[in-house]
Amino acid sequence: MSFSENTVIYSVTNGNGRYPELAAAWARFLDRNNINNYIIYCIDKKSFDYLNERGVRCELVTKESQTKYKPFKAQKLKENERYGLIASHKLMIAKELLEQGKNAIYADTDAFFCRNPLPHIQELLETHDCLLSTVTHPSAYPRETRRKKGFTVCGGFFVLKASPHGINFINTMLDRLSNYSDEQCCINSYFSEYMTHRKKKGCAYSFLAGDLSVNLLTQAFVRRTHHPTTKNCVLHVTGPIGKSLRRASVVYRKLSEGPKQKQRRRRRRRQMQRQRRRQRRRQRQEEG
Ligand SMILES: [Mn+2]
Repeated sequence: MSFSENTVIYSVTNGNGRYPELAAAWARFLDRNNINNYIIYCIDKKSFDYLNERGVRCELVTKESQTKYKPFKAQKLKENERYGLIASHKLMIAKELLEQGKNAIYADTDAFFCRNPLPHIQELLETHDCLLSTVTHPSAYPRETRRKKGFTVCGGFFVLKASPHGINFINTMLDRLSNYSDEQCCINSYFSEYMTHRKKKGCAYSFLAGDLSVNLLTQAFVRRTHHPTTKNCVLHVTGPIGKSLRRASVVYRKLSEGPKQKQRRRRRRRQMQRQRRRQRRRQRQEEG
């Protein structure tokens, strides 16, 4: 079987607010790259109906499988109503996929695929069990980890190999989840003792966490930012859903434009800059 047949890219959504809309936008990026091995897991009927009606590849997480994992549900999950149970479901579903022998690539619905990540991931999984994205901006949380390591591990994009080590790791995470306010705190506290400090922006390196071989992905590969840039493979935007949706459409448009449109956009931007400069000059002359 080929790597992509053995691998699932997935996200998780609920029907709160504009989450289903964001999930549909997320899927559009994958379609654009002709990636077929993805699925959106819906944790309620509302989000499932929304996506299903629009022909987006999705699956409803059944009540049985939700109750099956009740013991793992984080009792102390932050009472963030919007995000709700997405945090625990991303880990539960990873476990199910790994146990089916599938490598799991998890991405938040605000982590958009500008390019096909599979070739790079396939290469890294030859020597690693776990690939983690990082947060390097000054408000990265948990704060203790950022202070000690210079960055934090992000719960919004990770890859797990269908290896015994990968399965062990996800079981450990699910066992511990109830001790933490969310999955990002849980993951960071687990890796904290194994990671070394890196101040450099790219902060890509490999390390062993017990038996688990881990690679930290570069910010060039998975970028955590509020800039709607198209340079990275995965763009994980920050901020509220409305803003994420706007950034998604800007980036999507940029990715889809031809050379002529690009030229026109650049020309227009330069014109605007000139105009603004002229305005400022005039202002200064009037003042002085
Ligand atoms: Mn996110």
